[in-house]
Amino acid sequence: MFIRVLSSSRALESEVTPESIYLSRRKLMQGSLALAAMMAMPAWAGAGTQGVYRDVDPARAPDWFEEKLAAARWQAVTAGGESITPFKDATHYNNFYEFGAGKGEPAANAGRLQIEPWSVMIDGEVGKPGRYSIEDLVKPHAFEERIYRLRCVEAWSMVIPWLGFPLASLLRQVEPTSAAHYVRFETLVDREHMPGQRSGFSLIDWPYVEGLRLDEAMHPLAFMAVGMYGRVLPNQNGAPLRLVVPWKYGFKSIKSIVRISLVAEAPRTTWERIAPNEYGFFANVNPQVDHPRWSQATERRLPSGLFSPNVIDTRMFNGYEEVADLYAGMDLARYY
Ligand SMILES: Nc1nc2c(c(=O)[nH]1)N[C@H]1C(S)=C(S)[C@@H](COP(=O)(O)O)O[C@H]1N2
Ligand SMILES: [Mo]
Repeated sequence: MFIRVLSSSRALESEVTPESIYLSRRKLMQGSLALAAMMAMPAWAGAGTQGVYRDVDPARAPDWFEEKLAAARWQAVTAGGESITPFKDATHYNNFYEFGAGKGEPAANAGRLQIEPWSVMIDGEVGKPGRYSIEDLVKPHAFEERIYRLRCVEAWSMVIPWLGFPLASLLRQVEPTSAAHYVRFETLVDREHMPGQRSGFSLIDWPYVEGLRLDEAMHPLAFMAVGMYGRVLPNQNGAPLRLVVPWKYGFKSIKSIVRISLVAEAPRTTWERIAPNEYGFFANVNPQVDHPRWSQATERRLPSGLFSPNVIDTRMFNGYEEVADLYAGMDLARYY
């Protein structure tokens, strides 16, 4: 996210998304769009426990992941035939400020993050609070694949095949009480392995915090991802457990979750705290409500070249119109 504390002048598009790193790839893509699409295409036939996507290293995964993968339901939700973003782009153009503010820093720095063992504290207004190991948290849920568009507030987007289970299933597992109205999520704090948390320049007051209204969290599209592209999540994409809320700007999809709290009041979320006039609690993708410093009417679908940008129209709720009922009667320009 690009926060300009001192100036409110309009950002150049190149400032919204630095694209220089795509220049080298651009040539390749121009000549071989079809080939690139093919490489990212799943080889569904014979989708066994490994190597579902041709160009993707299946990687070593923890047992709790491997055990579930065999019975995963592939393509439970698709993105209407839109091309899946190449794995290389989805794993080397990231926002994960814990590892640095540059798009390449998560890929460069996240490798040392220790994700085994991992546990998640579940607390607040729940019948079954406690510290859950990732094994116990995942055990009751069947894996499915959801191919979702991911629309960053910075006006770029990707199409990513996630693996995981509905957030609603996890919430039912821990039994929210009638006093629970919001869900608050927290990312790991680990100054030793997360260099971004050591930086004196970061505006973020760690841990990274996100939240949803309970009815949003219970919507069938809200998803807990533990994998992508048929394999375990790479660390830079939020291993071992992250949220994916496809109708909201990407910053809501909090990574490497260590705490989930059911609460009565709306939590104060990270970007809202930093710049409340730019990043709201709801953050629903909305082409009609511009960011104060740039338009949200269009987006660059990655990979996209600087001189031949792949610009497409942004859709209301990122194309997931079925969530509209959640916001009936709300002024979405006010509750952005
Ligand atoms: N903990 C944490 N979660 C985060 C972020 C972050 O900096 N820290 N960045 C968010 C933003 S702005 C986006 S666009 C998505 C990017 O997810 P991806 O790198 O897997 O594409 O992660 C979101 N989740
Ligand atoms: Mo983002």
